[in-house]
Amino acid sequence: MPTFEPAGEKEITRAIVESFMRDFQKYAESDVIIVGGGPSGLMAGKGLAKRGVGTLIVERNNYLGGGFWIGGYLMNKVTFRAPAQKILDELGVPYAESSKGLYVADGPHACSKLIASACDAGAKVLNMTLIDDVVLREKNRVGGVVVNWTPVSTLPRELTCVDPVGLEAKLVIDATGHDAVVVRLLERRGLVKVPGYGAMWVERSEDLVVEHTGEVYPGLIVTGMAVATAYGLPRMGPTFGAMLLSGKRAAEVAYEKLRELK
Ligand code: 48F
Repeated sequence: MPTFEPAGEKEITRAIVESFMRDFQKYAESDVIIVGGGPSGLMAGKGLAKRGVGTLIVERNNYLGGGFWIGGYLMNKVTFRAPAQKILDELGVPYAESSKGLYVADGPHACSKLIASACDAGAKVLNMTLIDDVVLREKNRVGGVVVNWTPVSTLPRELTCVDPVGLEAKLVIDATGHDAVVVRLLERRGLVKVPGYGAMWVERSEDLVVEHTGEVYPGLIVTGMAVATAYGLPRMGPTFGAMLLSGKRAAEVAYEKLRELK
């Protein structure tokens, strides 16, 4: 039988508070903030962190992964069209070929491997945290995000006079899926027009989403289904290859932009 070290409640509490606060001091300023920890955000986080970029993923839920745990219709199988299976090879996710060039994998396996690989690469995560505004700088360039604890947003207004806090970044990536939350915040301020995503057409959507992944507004890169919403592209349903390749591309674009900013 193991004998545990005699650390008690107060030591455990201090360990959590000290470690969280040390990280939060750093979070106040990152190279890149990724809003949303679904498949595209995680891929972007992995790609940036492995290049040594200070990367923070902000996620409103307790858990990361977004829609990647489950495929269509509450069935936990996720599909990928070639060439996206190469990313599954990199992540070490097993899959089977369902028809020519169409692959199927277990959602929980694929999702947990991707989360682990983003964390292993060095991406930091701030979960249970909701973005509710952007920081704007000279010429209205995006310079960060405004966040609050997610539970604050679920309390009645009269109980929640809780001011949010700002986090600064050289670049922000909107990876919030169909809602395109950051792009919509800019629309609310009259800075962009958002057409919203179109009807389902997977064979068009996947290529277009990857192609349009990039800087949508000064300081803001868009990835994943947020790209479809930002540019009025068709939706794609329960297939994830474009999410992985769009996230990968977002990291490449962000890395190039950071070099230009130096
Ligand atoms: O929705 P989500 O998985 O976005 P994605 O990476 O992938 C889309 C696919 O899952 C699927 C599809 C194509 O395969 O159609 O839908 O584009 O992940 C978005 C993440 O952003 C978080 C949300 O909880 C989810 O984990 N998120 C959304 N709004 C906010 C947010 C917000 N205001 N603040 C923080 N996180």
